[in-house]
Amino acid sequence: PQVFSYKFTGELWQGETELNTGLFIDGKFIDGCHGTTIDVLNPTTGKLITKVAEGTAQDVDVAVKAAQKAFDTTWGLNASGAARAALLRKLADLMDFHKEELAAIEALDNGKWTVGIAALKNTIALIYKQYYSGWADKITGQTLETNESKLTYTRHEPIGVVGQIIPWNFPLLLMTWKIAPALATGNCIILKPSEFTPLTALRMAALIKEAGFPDGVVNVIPGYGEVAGAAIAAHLDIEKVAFTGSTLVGRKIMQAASQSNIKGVALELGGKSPNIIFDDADLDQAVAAAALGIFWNNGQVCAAGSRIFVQAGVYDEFLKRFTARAKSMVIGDPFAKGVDEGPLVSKPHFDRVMGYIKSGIEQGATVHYSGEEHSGDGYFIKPTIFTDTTPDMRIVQEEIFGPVVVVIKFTDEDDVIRQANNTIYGLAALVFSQNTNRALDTAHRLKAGTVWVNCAGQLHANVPFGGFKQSGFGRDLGEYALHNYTNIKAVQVGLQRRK
Ligand code: TXE
Repeated sequence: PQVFSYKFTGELWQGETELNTGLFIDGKFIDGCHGTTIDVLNPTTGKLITKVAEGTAQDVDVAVKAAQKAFDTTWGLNASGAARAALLRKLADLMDFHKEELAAIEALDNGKWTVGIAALKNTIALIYKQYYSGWADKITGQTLETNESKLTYTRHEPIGVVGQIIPWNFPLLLMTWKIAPALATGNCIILKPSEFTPLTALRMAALIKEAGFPDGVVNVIPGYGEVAGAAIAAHLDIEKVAFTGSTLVGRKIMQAASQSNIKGVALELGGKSPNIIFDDADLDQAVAAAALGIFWNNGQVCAAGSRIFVQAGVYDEFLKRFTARAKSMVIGDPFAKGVDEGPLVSKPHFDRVMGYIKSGIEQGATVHYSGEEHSGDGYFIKPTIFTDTTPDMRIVQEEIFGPVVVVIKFTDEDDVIRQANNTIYGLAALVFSQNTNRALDTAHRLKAGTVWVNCAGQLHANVPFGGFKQSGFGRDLGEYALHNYTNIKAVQVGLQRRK
């Protein structure tokens, strides 16, 4: 395997990184069985950054064997909760120490605004330091009352070897969300990062080793979805697969799970989240939150507030202020000072988002602002606002996953809730109103796994995140995420009663 060295010279961060580009299996970086590689491109320039080893079905198999061995010897029921907690804390310390470097690798690979990712560093550290490391020695079952001649209790046991397949929009954050609860509960992991953004996962693999996790507990296999991803979903000795990505691929994963070994599945899929702004909203707050809701990370966010419904009384004023905000956003090199947003992640994704903009125009919507790409070699698109849409348009129904939003005027409250719920998705929703009854009544009537009321995009280690409807099932974060990674065993003991 190769070692990749890079010197960052941007305005926001100068420093160096060195990372191994092999597959991380059984505590070692190795070449893939087939010796093939994946080109990793810089979305800011379109140029090659490096190549990483490509994992195939055979490599997944090797990793599963290593993970099973670790589960049976050094991990699973063989490592105490306190020992697991200590390792998670050590990993958090290392992440904290290398946070700028991790953020910079992420920006290089994904185009993410460096300052934005730096803001996530606290969340990442918290997840390990205070949250999931805190749970690791508190995974307990219940004692159940049945009758006096029986002792009955449950144990929450680790599942064994679990697969985790993650996308490219938040490579580091989502890796953290997935591995932390799985490790806290004692599972061994086969993690496949996206073929578009494998670099932070490889750097993390080295930190996991440095932290002292036993070999085979975490295995990182960069690879293509239809190859390594499909092999994970269909593997007979992987007992659970957790996936974040498109609904299309989520369907394939469920199919593979059902046709192989009935493995458990947790899916966090797409969204088309409504943002409802009532005429009694604090408009400054609503405008700022709406912009954050759709333009943060270039709209490459599963919970992006991509359909903004504004009540007639404040529609014109909202649109004026919101458009001014979109126009003021600075797009460019994510390492340059003063830049709000970098490029989209890849050329195929850029083409996909531009295709949606074209479809909106063809189906008769009005481009209120921009609809354009931004100059440069990379995959830049300017914020885009559509008005005059109809409910059946593709830009109103489908997840675009870019800085593209529709703004829709409404008058009637029941009607807006019906429209808000009128997609196949149910991941998140936003509501802005100063009237508590109205805000909470709306929040309760929306079919979504998260509702942000008078705020946007808040994520917290303690708070579960996941979807209704075709946005998936199972939850990341919070105590709920632990449920993805334990089997419940009931033990019933017959007792001899003393006469
Ligand atoms: O996602 P994919 P893509 C949505 C978003 C985006 C669209 C397409 O709308 O525009 O999906 O993005 C792996 N078996 N989201 O194509 O394909 C793949 O290698 C097993 C929403 O990049 O779902 C990667 O690791 N795995 C979303 C992961 O699945 C397979 C985040 C996600 O890729 C596979 C990303 C297969 N057959 C995209 N095919 C969110 N919920 O945040 C692919 N993969």
